[in-house]
This record gives sequence, structure tokens and C-alpha cells, in this order.
Amino acid sequence: MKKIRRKYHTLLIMGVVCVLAIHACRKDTLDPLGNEYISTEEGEETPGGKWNTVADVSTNAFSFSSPGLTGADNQTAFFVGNSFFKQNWVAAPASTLARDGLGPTFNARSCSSCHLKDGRGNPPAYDGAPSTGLLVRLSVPGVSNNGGVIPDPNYGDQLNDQAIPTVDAEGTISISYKTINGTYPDGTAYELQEPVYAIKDMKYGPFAAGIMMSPRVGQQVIGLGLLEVIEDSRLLELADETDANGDGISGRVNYVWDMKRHVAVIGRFGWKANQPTLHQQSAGAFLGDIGITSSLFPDQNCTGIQTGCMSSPDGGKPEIEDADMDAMVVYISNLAVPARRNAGDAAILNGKKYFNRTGCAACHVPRHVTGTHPRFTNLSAQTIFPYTDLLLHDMGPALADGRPDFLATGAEWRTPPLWGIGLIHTVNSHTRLLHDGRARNVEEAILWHGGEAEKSREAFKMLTEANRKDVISFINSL
Ligand code: HEC
Ligand code: HEC
Ligand SMILES: [Ca+2]
Ligand SMILES: [Ca+2]
Ligand SMILES: [Ca+2]
Repeated sequence: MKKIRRKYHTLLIMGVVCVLAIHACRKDTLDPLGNEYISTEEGEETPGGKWNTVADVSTNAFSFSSPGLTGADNQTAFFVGNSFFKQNWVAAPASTLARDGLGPTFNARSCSSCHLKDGRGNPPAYDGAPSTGLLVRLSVPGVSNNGGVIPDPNYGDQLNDQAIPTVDAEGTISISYKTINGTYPDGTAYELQEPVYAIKDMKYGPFAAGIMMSPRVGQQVIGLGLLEVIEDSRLLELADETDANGDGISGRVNYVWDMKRHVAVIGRFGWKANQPTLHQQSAGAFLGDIGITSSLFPDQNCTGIQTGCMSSPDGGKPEIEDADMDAMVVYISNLAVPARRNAGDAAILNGKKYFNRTGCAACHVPRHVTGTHPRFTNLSAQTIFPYTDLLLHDMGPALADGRPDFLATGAEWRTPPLWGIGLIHTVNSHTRLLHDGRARNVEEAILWHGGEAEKSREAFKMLTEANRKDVISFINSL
């Protein structure tokens, strides 16, 4: 009894000291083994920085504008961009002149059908099941003049599985899953599902020889303006292409073609860092996914053999006007990042410790400071916690799509940011992860890691079940 009381007293005193000197107790603390934090770091709980974080755990968690986005013009543009993201386009000609020009071939009628509530796409659970957002990129061997992919001559660089009524869709994606069984060193069993894809109902002849396919789902579109202004020098400093430090991890930047500046620049967006800017990513999505032309991509998405596609009426030249395209860029640059939940809980801090210890943070780099954004001061000089290095990593044969994209090989993927990942379930009612959504939860996503991340995956598997759970809880608190 005495002992308990003494312990209680000590705790009480510690508590009082902590309240008096809250900063001292919350300060970054190293554990006895070295440089691991055992309390929350400054700024960690507001991962989008001071001006771009919103504490909301509702289904709208990904849909808020950055609180620091000021100015009536910006607010209006965000609002307009939001409506262009969410509303359906219709076939031309139509009475709604601002939103016609859908297709002729397309994958979805709006951005938000794949990024539902600004969140994550959901691949079909079984063959024929509905999918929100799985698309298949296509190319044939070789490199184009600007260093990019060479599209299939009949199907282009993406399979468009829908079309306006007068035109044939290109085909349909069929998916099935093979079960893979495994066990942790402690004997706990796990099961993964490996997707197998086939293209059916092909309406424009066979694919060219050597066709390569890359199935991908759409990511949550939060905090992207912040990622756009992490300095190039920071990414080059994190890169270690020849693995000079010998840790088995050799991240490198992708260089991709900037269509506006006509120069190769560092790629940041997409699963292979295959797009350089949010403008080009969005304009590319308008054309490739919805069939909407813009000043950046003025030609309809039709191949030579697709005569019905070529002769269909358009919805203007271009179909989305520059001002609306710009509003989309304002929107997609300024979606706030959700605040962390329960970041200081003991289990979550323990998970964070093992996240660092098993080497996850070597690629999922927690912290960056953004550079200067030319337009939005809220995005400048922000301390952010996206958990990515934006670099390409060889993730091994199991995850490889075998389809190079600029400098990215068929086995390389960009480290995805992990911020917001724990709210995907709340927003999108599913927890499908990785580039094609094959992982059914965080644990499966980790177990798919290979290549440069194999050592890290093995270290995770060696943890006790309790520590593994804590790592997963930590990720779900992001
Ligand atoms: C058919 C589904 C689909 C539609 C429709 C769609 N997207 Fe996407 N989106 C994706 C996929 C898949 C990716 C990943 C692309 C890649 O890896 O090349 C993506 C990636 C993105 C990214 C980059 C995210 C990141 O973390 O790098 C942005 C930004 C984006 N989309 C914006 C848009 C906008 C704006 C629209 C509407 C004009 C749109 N998307 C329409 C499926 C879609
Ligand atoms: C060598 C770099 C590297 C290391 C080390 C690494 N990852 Fe990853 N991680 C990636 C890449 C690249 C992907 C995307 C792979 C894909 O989609 O095919 C990814 C995907 C993920 C995803 C799914 C993200 C999403 O948005 O779908 C989670 C969760 C994840 N990693 C957690 C971890 C954890 C936990 C560890 C440590 C045990 C770890 N990673 C170690 C590079 C790495
Ligand atoms: Ca069109
Ligand atoms: Ca196509
Ligand atoms: Ca290295």
C-alpha cells in the first residue's frame, strides 16, 4: 500500500511538473538506444503545418481548404475548382456549355468518381464488382522523344473503358485474385491477395507486341501543394542512387517532361512520380480519364483507328477553359491535411518507435520544410510531416508492373505519402492500399514490400505481435 502510494505521489509530482513546464515534457526525447523519439515532436500533430491542417474526423476529412488560404480570389477559385472536381461532364453538344465534351472515350465522368470525397480509389473486390478508380496505363517498349512512354497505337496510353453512346469503349478490365499464404516468425498466419488482370471486349484490335500495363488507383489528394514546393535540392539530398551509405536503399528522383516549360524536371505526382506539377497532373487527368481537352492537352484522346472517336463533336477548343483549369489547380493545391489523432498515446508512440527502428522512415521520411510557393503563402516555409521522400524505390518483383515511366523502371514506385492514410476508411469506407489497391489493410501493404524495402519488411515481421499492432496503429493515426 505504502509502495503504491509512493508511486502515485511520484506520478502526481511528475504530472504537476509537466503541467508547469509543458514544453519540457513534450520536448523531443531520445530513448536510451539513441535517436528515437519517445514523445511527439514539435509540429507532428499538425502534419500540413500551421496553415494547412484541419482537425476533422468526419467523412469530409479530406475536403477542407487550407485554413491559411486567404484572399477572396483564391477562395472563389477554390470553390469553382471544387465544383469542377465533383460535377459530372456530359457529352457534346449539350446545353451546359461549360461542362460538355465528355470522352468520346473516358474512364469516369468526374474527378471525384475516382477520388471520392477527395480520397482513395477502390479497385473491384472480385471480377465484375464495381470499381471506383482503377485504371490501366498502357505503353509499348521504347522511349518517346521527351523521355516518356510510347502509347499503344490503337489504344493510346490508357485503357478507356467507357465511351459516349455513339462510340465504342476500348475494352473492360477483368480482375481476379490469387491467395498467397504466409506466416510470421512467431507462427501467426497471414494471407495476401495477388491480383491478376486481363483486358476483355477489346474493340480496336489487338494490342501491339510487347504491350505493358500498369493498373493504378487514385490517391487521396490532400496536401499536394505542399509536396509541390519541397525544394528540388532537398529531394536530391535524400536521393542515394548508388547506395553510397550502404543501407540497401537507393532512392532516386524521376525526371519527367514538363509540357509547359519544355524541359525535364523532377517528377513528384502519381505512383511513379510520373508528373511534374499539379497543373500537368490535373490537365492529364482531364484528358486521359474524362476526355476533356485543355490548353496544355488540346487534342482529343483518340487513336488513328478510332474514327468514331475522331469525328465526334467536341465541347469547345479547349473543352475546359484556362480560368477553370486554374481554379482546379488552386483547389488541388490547397486541400488541407487532417490533424493526427491520439499521436501521444503510449501504443502509438511505441509504434512510431518501431516504425523508425524497422527502417520505414528511410523512405517514408517524416519531416520536411517546404520552400516558397510562388502564389500561396500558406504553403511556404511549412514544417510538414508527409512520410515520403518522393523518390523512386525498387520494391521487388511482387509489386513490379514491368512498365517503365520516364526514368522509373518496371519495379520502381514513388514512396507514397502516408498522411491521412488512417482516415481513408472513414472517408471512403474501405482500406485498400498500394498502387493497384491489392492490399486490404495497412498490414498487407507492409507485407507486400520487397526489393529495397525487403530488410525493413523482415524487421517488421520479426517484431512481437503487440509491437506490429502498434506500428499499424501509428500508421492509422497519420
Ligand atoms: C479514372 C479514375 C480517375 C479520375 C477520373 C481522376 N483520377 Fe486522379 N488519379 C487517378 C489515378 C489512378 C492516379 C495515379 C496516377 C498515376 O500513378 O499515374 C491519380 C492521381 C492524381 C493526382 C496525383 C496524386 C498524388 O498523390 O500524386 C492528382 C493531383 C489527381 N489525380 C487529380 C485528378 C483530377 C484533378 C482529376 C479530374 C480532372 C482526376 N484526378 C481524375 C485516377 C483518377
Ligand atoms: C525502400 C523504401 C520503403 C521502405 C523502407 C518502406 N516503404 Fe512503405 N512504401 C514504399 C513504396 C515505394 C510504396 C508504394 C508501393 C506500391 O504501391 O506498390 C510503399 C507503400 C506503403 C504503404 C501503403 C501506402 C498507400 O498509400 O497505399 C504503407 C502503409 C507503407 N508503405 C508502410 C511502410 C512501413 C510500415 C514500413 C516499414 C516496416 C515501410 N513502409 C517501409 C517504400 C518504402
Ligand atoms: Ca472531349
Ligand atoms: Ca485509350
Ligand atoms: Ca542508401
